[in-house]
Amino acid sequence: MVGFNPFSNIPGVPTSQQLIDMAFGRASKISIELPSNRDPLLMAKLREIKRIKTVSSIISDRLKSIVNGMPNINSIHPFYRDLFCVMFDRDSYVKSLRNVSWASSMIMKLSKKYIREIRGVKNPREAAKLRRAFYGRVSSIIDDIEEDLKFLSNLIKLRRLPSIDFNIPIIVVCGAPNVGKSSFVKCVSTAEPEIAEYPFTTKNVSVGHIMGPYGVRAQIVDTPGLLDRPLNERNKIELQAVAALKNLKGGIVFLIDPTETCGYTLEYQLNVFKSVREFFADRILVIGLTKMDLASKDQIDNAIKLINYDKIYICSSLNCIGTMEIVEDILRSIGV
Ligand SMILES: Nc1nc2c(ncn2[C@@H]2O[C@H](COP(=O)(O)OP(=O)(O)OP(=O)(O)O)[C@@H](O)[C@H]2O)c(=O)[nH]1
Ligand SMILES: [Mg+2]
Repeated sequence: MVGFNPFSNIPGVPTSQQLIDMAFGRASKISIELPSNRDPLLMAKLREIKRIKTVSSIISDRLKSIVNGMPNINSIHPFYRDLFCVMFDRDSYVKSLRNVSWASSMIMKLSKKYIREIRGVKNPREAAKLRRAFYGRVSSIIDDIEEDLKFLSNLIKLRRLPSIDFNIPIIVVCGAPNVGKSSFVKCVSTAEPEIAEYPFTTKNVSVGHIMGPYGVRAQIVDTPGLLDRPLNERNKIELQAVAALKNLKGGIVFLIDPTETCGYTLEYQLNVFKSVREFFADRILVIGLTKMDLASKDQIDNAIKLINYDKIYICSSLNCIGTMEIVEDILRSIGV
């Protein structure tokens, strides 16, 4: 199921110092295999040319593969674009890629120029001097893109974003902390859910897949730390992270724990519910009254009365009782 996240395979990015050390280190080990009686000037030219070619191709190829391995921010799905923009500055991304690409072609261009000049020198010392001059130019170009490389190296965090296929229905599971969201995902998933990360939450997001006869029928994602408290308590960046969830089209399961063993009162959970209902106003939403194995009849009746909603199921994410019925209801309602 990996591969839907456009950042899942982005390349690791070295620091400018690592890049320099790697290329210059390799070039310093170069030897020219020719009979020792050959012309020393020719030997020197060949050695310096080979060093330049080694440095330029190592650095230029690495930079090119970094640029080519990063997705075009304009063509990725808005869900991933929104998440990217919560975590990073979009203009800096575009600018960094442009600078790195410039550095790559500049180094190739310079290598051709210096190789041409070395071919025309009259003594070995001049050849070495030109090669050193080339190294100096390369170092200063790499210095120029130091910040860009640093910026791009931080993108590695994006590899762990959830992998979502937008051609398949998505069910989002919400509810206060500890109500059983991850357990619910596990209950209804055919295989072990994948564990992913989401910006500004310290908890893992689990992504499950519900298989049908023709492959994946639906995806189910939980949202720990996102839709688990009223939205008016959120700061701007958190709201942006929550807003990205709007791109997950499909149905919503909202879990309420009537036993309050999750650590949140029913009243608090209802406030979260109202907030989520408003946020996903146009979506199919089904409530799962969970922990039925623990709940008393009074707790259940009281919760149903207070919630006052037309689609409430009673379930347990511990025993996986009543969980699939909720999913089936949602899939039916969204026409799958
Ligand atoms: N008795 C009982 N315990 C449950 C039920 N569902 C979940 N739990 C327990 O409640 C605890 C929290 O469950 P999780 O599935 O991690 O809850 P969550 O909503 O994903 O929690 P966060 O990710 O922290 O928001 C775990 O110890 C579960 O075993 C249930 O239906 N009955
Ligand atoms: Mg969880």
